[in-house]
Amino acid sequence: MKIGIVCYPTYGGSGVMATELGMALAKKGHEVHFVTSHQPVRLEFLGSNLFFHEVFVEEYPLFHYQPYELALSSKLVEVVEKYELDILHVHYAIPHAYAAYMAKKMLGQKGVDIPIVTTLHGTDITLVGSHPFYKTAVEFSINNSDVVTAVSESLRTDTLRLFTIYNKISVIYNFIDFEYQKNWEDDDCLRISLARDDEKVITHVSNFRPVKRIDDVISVFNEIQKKVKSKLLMVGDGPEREKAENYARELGIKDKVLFLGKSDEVRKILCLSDLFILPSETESFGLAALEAMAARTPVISTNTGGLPEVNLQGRTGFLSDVGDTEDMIKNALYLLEDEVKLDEFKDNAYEFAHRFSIEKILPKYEAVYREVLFDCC
Ligand code: GMT
Repeated sequence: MKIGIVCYPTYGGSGVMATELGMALAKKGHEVHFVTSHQPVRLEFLGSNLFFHEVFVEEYPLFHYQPYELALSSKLVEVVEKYELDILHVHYAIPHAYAAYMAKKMLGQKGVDIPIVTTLHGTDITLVGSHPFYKTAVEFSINNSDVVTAVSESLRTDTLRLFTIYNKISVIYNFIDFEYQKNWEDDDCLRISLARDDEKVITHVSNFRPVKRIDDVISVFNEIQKKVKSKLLMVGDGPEREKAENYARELGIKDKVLFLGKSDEVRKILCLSDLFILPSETESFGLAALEAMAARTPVISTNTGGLPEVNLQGRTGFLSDVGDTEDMIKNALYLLEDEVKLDEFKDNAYEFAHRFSIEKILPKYEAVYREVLFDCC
């Protein structure tokens, strides 16, 4: 199949998922075309069946905001026609599903019928999409996609609760490519440079937005380090980083909290981690938690959104109510102070992560593509 993929090319989980999906589809022999504002960060190879088309937005003094959707829909029309694509798969509804719908309409006038698959990722529904400024357009885009998928049952339920949806929404979970994961095992682990052998390593990875409740990560670690020799690795960047750095300084633990910034080597960091903390306010899936589990790291998370579908209470980690740092501290120490338990949870996390292996998930997307092509065109 010839598949066009639209996503945010930066460090968010939706962009990571879309990129890895595209690369995996290309490896299976499909022709994949990324249509994005920059080359996606995890896009590692471009070959004879994997292409990247950049969407340019011209600066013009009259524009207060650059009309990205317009440029994207025009580019989609161009790429679909030139490469005779069979299908467009857009990740994150805003504004991608809307731009794809416009492209479909423009192509329709030229006699080209292109099906649109929209994958909902989370904040495009829960935080941003349902805002009155965007709701009508997001609802319209979802209802006018040929197929809609959501990355968890929880997100599907949220979508049906927040919008009036006539379309069916299928759940296809996010996935992990264990082959890629293997590249970073053992020798590549960065432990020597980041933590001593007698220190436990606690990790948090996110885009440091308010929804991630970064202060809770620091508060939980502050209590952990009083009882267990440990380091906290903070991976990523975003608006809450400075506040978090100040908080760690105020608590007098700045030498034990390493802010590593955005990294292309998350797996290299995760492979030396003993515990992962994700205290988010809301999380449709929690790809960061799954990546941690795939690197044998148990997860201390909240029980919000899709997290209970990924992190199993008392098996792969523990889940607490949003903001209940006392419970998170208790659960973290329960694991960190008992080497045998910790090892058991590490094994469980790794084993359960295999339920989300790319080998299990990729065929589900291929089936969706085949179904929509058969139905639609
Ligand atoms: O809001 C973010 O954290 C970014 C967003 C994205 O665009 O990647 O993340 C959402 O999609 C991820 C991939 O499907 C999910 O793993 C995240 O849970 C989801 N974030 C939220 O729901 C807050």
